This record gives sequence, C-alpha cells and structure tokens, in this order.
Amino acid sequence: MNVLVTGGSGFIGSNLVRLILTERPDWRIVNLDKLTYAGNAENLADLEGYARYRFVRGDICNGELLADVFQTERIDAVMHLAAESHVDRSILAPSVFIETNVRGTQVLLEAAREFRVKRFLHVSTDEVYGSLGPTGLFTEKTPLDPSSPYSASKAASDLLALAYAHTFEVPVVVTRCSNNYGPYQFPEKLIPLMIANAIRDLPLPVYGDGMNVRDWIHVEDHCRGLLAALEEGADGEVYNLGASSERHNLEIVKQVLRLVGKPETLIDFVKDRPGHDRRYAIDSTKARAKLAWAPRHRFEEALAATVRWYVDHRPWWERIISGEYVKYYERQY
Ligand code: NAD
Ligand code: TDX
Repeated sequence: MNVLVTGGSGFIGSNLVRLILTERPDWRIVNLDKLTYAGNAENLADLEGYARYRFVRGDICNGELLADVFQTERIDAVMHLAAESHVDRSILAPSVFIETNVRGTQVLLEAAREFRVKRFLHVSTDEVYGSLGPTGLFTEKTPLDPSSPYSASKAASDLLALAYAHTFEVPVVVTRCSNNYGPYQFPEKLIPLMIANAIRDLPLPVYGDGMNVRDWIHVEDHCRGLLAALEEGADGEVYNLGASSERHNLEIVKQVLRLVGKPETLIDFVKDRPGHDRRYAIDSTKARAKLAWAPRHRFEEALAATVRWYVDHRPWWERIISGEYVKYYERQY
C-alpha cells in the first residue's frame, strides 16, 4: 500500500511516519510537506534514502504537484495532517490558516477524488466543538461551534471532507482528537514551551487564571488511533480520539516544574488568550468500540518521559528556537 502523509515533518506527522514504517512493513510512505516554520526535516532526516519512504517538499494548495504525486507514486490512501496548527498564531495572522487548512484541504480532496483513493483520513481536532462548561463531554454528535480562526478553519476543512464523502463518495474518515503531547512537538505549544523555559530558568507564561482544562493524549496513542481509523473506519464516519486525561493548565505547569526540578516562582500569570476556550473533554467510546483502539499511555508517566526527552534532546529544540534548523533544509531541499 502507498500512503500519502501530508504534514509528515511536523509533530504528529513525524511520529506517525515512524509508527507506520515500523508496524506495517509492506507499506510505503510519501511525505508531502511544505516545511513551514513548524515543519522540521530533521525529525525524519535518518529516513532519507530508505526504500519505503520518500519526502516531497511541496504545498497541499498546489493541485498540479498533487496530481503528479498521486499519479507517479500510485497513492492508495491519504492521511491528511498538514495544517497551520497554533491557535495563538491564528489570532495574530488568520489568513494562512484559511489558505492551508480550508483551501489546501479542498485541493487535496479534489486530487483524492480524481485519483480514486481507497481511503482519505482527515485529521481533525476536538477544538471544532468549541468550549465546554464544567461538566459534559464532546461526542461525535456535539454541534460544531469553533471559537478561534484556527478551530474555525479546521471545522471548515472537517465539513468539506464529510461533504466530499456525501456528495462525491470519496471514502473519507474523520478523526477529532484532543490535545497531544510527546517527542518532537514544536516548542510553542503549552507542554514543550513550559519544559524548555523551565530548563533555562525563564518565566512560564500561564494565560488568565490557569484554570482552563485540556484533555491530554500521548502522540503515539493518537497515531495508533489514526492507523486504526484508516484501516477499520467506515466511510463518512467521524471518530473522537482521547485518553480521558483532563488537567488544568496550572496543574500541568506545576508538574513540569517538579519534573525539571525548578521552583514555582517561575510561574508568570499573563494576559489571557482572546476568546480562550475554557474546557475540552472527549468521549471516545465510539472509537474504542468500533476501531478496537484504546490509549496505552498514562498521563503522569508519559509526561515524565516527555520531560526526559526534552532534557535529552536540548540541541533539537535549541536549533528551533534559534532558527538554526531552517538552514538545514535550505541546504537540503
Ligand atoms: P504541526 O504544526 O507540528 O505540523 C504541521 C505540518 O504541516 C508541518 O510539518 C508543516 O510544515 C506542514 N504544513 C503546513 N502547511 C502546509 C502546506 N500548505 N502544505 C504542506 N504542508 C504544510 O502540527 P501537529 O501538531 O503535528 O498537527 C498535525 C495535524 O493534527 C493538524 O491537522 C492539526 O490540526 C491536527 N491536530 C493536532 C492536535 C495537537 O494537539 N497538536 C490535536 C488534534 C488534531
Ligand atoms: O504559553 C502558553 N500559556 C498557556 O497558558 C501557551 C502556549 C498556552 N497556554 C494555554 C492555552 C490553552 O488553554 O495552554 C492550553 C494549551 O495551549 P496550546 O498548547 O496552544 O494548545 P490548544 O490551544 O489547546 O490547541 C492544541 O490542541 C488542539 C493544538 O495546538 C491544536 O493544534 C489542536 O488542534
């Protein structure tokens, strides 16, 4: 099977590519990635020259390039992860989120339709459901009510994917996953940012009162859920993925400080994020029942392992923070 992974040089994508190459020895992967500020070719540099892996630098908005890749690589299935992914950036500069997440997804869906792929997995997020009050969980039937330009663009792409299933019979499956953490996450997201700041004795910026709740899942559990959805999901269906690990942001920040061995005096309460969603929590009963999938990692142990990974891979994130990593693929691609 030839699988096109879009956004394979990002956080979740690079973890997914490695998982598939290990767990599906007869699959071949083509990773199409634009290498934006968030894409880091270093994440998979050791795979270059590997027979079952090919990297193509390119934009999902480029229909001609997509046609060439689908044709020459004989793509059977698509796992679509490429996106602008950071909420704070979508508040500062929304346009690129519409271009990549909405238009790019539509261009990709057209190519998948034209070349009759056997499966199109669209990787969506729980943020499309908006914010919860203190109780309740998102199910697949919860109405979409996105709050930020990021989540609105993801909701648009999620609905476009489902519309292509309904109208054109493209074999689409949509997953909506909660907040991920683990190795190779870009250090602008809560957990890696807090770890990198704690290690360097810099202030840890907590938005608002720090009582916003996110539901955390280890990236490997998410990737196993994506593989299960690709193989076992039914056409036109949506599956929520989550690990039932709700935590307040402040609790996480304090755990990170304990794990790094730094004092809570580093915590810095800063201005809240505009339109900040209060609470996310996922009901993943359907995925567990229909996809024979269940998360394996427990939050506290996996957070400790993640902190160790960032301690051990300091040059990786320091090259990102300094901008040095960009030079790598300017030389290579
Ligand atoms: P990321 O920002 O780390 O990676 C995104 C990747 O997409 C990068 O490699 C980037 O270069 C690439 N990309 C961006 N624009 C592109 C374009 N126009 N053409 C080709 N490639 C492009 O993001 P992530 O955290 O790995 O998220 C991956 C996907 O999973 C996204 O669709 C995101 O919405 C979704 N998701 C993320 C989370 C999370 O907690 N991180 C949770 C649920 C869903
Ligand atoms: O410096 C910070 N301080 C802070 O208090 C940052 C970066 C975040 N926060 C808060 C905001 C959120 O309540 O931490 C929480 C998590 O923030 P992010 O890591 O930015 O994630 P979130 O906004 O929840 O979105 C993430 O989960 C869903 C991903 O970035 C999305 O791509 C995914 O779809």
